[in-house]
Amino acid sequence: MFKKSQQLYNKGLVNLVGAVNSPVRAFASVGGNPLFIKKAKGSTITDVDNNTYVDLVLSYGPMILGHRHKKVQKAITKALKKGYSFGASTKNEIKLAKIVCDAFPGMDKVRFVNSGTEAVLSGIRLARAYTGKDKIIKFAGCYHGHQDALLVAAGSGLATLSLPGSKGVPEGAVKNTLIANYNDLESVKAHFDNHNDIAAVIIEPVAGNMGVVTPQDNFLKELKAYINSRGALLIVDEVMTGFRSKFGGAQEVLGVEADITCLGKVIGGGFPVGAYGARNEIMQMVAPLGGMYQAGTLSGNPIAMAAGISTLTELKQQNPYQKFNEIAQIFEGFLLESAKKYGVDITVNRFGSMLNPFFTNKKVTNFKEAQTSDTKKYATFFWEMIKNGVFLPPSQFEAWFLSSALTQKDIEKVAKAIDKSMEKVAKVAVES
Ligand code: HOZ
Repeated sequence: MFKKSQQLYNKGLVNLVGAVNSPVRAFASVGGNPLFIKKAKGSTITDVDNNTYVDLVLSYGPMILGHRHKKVQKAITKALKKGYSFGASTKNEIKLAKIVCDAFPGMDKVRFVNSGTEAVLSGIRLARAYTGKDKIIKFAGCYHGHQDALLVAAGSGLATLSLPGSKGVPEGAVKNTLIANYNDLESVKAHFDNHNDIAAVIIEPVAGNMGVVTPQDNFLKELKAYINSRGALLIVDEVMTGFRSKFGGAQEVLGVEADITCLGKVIGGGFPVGAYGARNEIMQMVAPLGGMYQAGTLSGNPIAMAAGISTLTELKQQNPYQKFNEIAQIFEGFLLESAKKYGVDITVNRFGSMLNPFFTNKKVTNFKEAQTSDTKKYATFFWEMIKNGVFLPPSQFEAWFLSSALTQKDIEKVAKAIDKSMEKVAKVAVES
């Protein structure tokens, strides 16, 4: 079933690190070798062995309209005919900036970069420049890209590979990083009691890199009010949730306004784009207006801008958010029902178009609780889903994503796959 993928994997090992360009793709925690992808269309993705799957990875979020949406493809093709990179300004940068700023009330100006990692590292520099303070609080299990200062107690690939941090990060780079617990305001307050030089708190408003973990009650609102009263800024990392939870991101759903918002994924429609933005008085700090330096030759790339504009325009028109909630609820129902049927302990977390099961009987409200999930069961579940035609992230600590291209047939396929996979999880648990 995976013969060609296997061959490519062996070939890839020669000149690529682990035959992949991002560690989560290596299938390290689910076993087996990575699948190599040939193409994707709409709600599905096809590997080099011609196995076609319902895609619930969606490039970890960006393909919210499904793959190769007609209008997006048309916009990209049109842009390609005019040139690929100019190192100079274009009209479309202004157009995308307006769409983004209009969606986030707390954002007067935005700066485009090339990835979520870049967006966050720039957002942090901006918070430090604005407040004149050095320390940053991050939450255990949140992942904000691979910059030195934030590779501590991080989710995503580090959680997948059980790494507490990264080698090669000097002590000095993380000495200003403090760790708090998700959904635990007291753990944030404790840091403020001990430090008077905290510039910002950075958070995924809905965590998606320790699996999906949602903020409880008024956690975000209370967090913002408290840290602002202590002179620190709230950086909301909406790289995953921006335009995905709602057009105005998780901030719109949760009724919170970030001081600095970081974006990525969806805003490039599948091309490499990130962005950070804030109100004028904060963005004033950024060069050329102010003294905080941040730059990028390829930033605002014309193809990425065209893909972003058409994706967001179509998304706004489709307004699929109600549909996303309904499908996520249906998937949750399938998971809970089959788990009950086969006697498997699971907890399902979901928020809008992001969800995933944890193989634990505990509630999952933070990283520690996420880590109670039986990752061996996830591995069994993952491979059975693959065999039954559903492409999931190869890690317990990544979210499943929905696209607006999902059809009734896809939903039925996912339902059958879940039932079979849960049966297999129960069977393997009995055997071992
Ligand atoms: N959770 C990661 C993105 N936020 C997965 C993608 C990757 O690291 O390759």
